[in-house]
Amino acid sequence: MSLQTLEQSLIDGIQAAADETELESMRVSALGKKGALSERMKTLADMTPDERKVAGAELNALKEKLTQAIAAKKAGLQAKSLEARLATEKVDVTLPARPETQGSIHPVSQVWEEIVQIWGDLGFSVAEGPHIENDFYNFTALNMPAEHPARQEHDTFYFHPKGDGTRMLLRTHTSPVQIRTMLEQKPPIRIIAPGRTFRSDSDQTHTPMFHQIEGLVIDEETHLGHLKWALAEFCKAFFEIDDVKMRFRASHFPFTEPSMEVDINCSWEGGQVKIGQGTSWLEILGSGMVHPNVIKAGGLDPDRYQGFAFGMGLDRIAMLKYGIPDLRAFFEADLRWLRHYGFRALHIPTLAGGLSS
Ligand code: 2U9
Repeated sequence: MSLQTLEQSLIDGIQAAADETELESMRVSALGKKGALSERMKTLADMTPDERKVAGAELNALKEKLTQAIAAKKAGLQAKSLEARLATEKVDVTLPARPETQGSIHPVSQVWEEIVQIWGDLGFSVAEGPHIENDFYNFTALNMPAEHPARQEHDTFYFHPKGDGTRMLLRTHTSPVQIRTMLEQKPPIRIIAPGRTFRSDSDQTHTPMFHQIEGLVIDEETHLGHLKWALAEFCKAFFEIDDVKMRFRASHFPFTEPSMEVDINCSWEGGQVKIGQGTSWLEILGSGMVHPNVIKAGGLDPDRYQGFAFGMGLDRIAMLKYGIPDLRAFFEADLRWLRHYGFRALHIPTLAGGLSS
């Protein structure tokens, strides 16, 4: 048999292999110790040195060709069998767990819904926006131009730069939602923006993903008195108490002027925090009158429109209200923890029916 005929028959055999077992026996019969190629190699011994040089090179070239053909066929067969497995072993991850476990509402979802109810009752609607933001909505429009020192405090997660050199980022606060709303809606604006936020920070009191609720009012005659009244109403409703003392401490945020941090009174008697009792203070949120630069960035005339804004950490106030000691447990999906701190699935918090009862 000529070398070409042998090559053709071996290549045909490799191509015809229906599975990896057939391919392996083809490999053995072609390249194995007693295979076709080894048999041909033996004939080299009887050749003159010149003949051997030529025939040896041809046999080596054929060996190389066969090895490559086998490798390519093997990769093709493996891909095919993976496809077949994937088609038959599909798992529907949306199916409920078996045996079915008793689920409960996570404290973050509960508190989120409670806060939406309270502000909804005060005439606020819910606004949402993307988690992946650009530099303008997350920083520049909030009176934090490039190189502003406050940007460093945000421990931002950035994506790889795009072709034009700009980088997208994971929003570090929900504030871009309010900028988007200002650019899309006409005043009066009354919104809250609950949602996930992201900062590269992880310790006992910080997780890389956390939740915020921010609020924004923009109108023609909005003033600090409106802010104080609205936040006092919110605190009483949220902590389910008739009276709460509040302390507004001067603070600084780039996006509000003046800015105030808000404390409420509490007692630590018996090692447990009780809101609305006692003479200690607990910080629960930040607030202020929206900075004129931010009103401008939102496409509005700061000589005509003013407003107030506030922001709070949802996870933190869930811990405060429900006496949950460890923040990190929030994100561990531990069913025992969820059974202890979770809420009944069919109890929707309403002001009329009770927020947490
Ligand atoms: C626009 C204008 C103003 C949002 C505000 C705060 C004060 C604040 C922190 C509280 C706890 C964030 O999670 S936290 O660490 N936030 O103190 N946030 S005023 O002000 C805005 C937002 C958007 C257009």
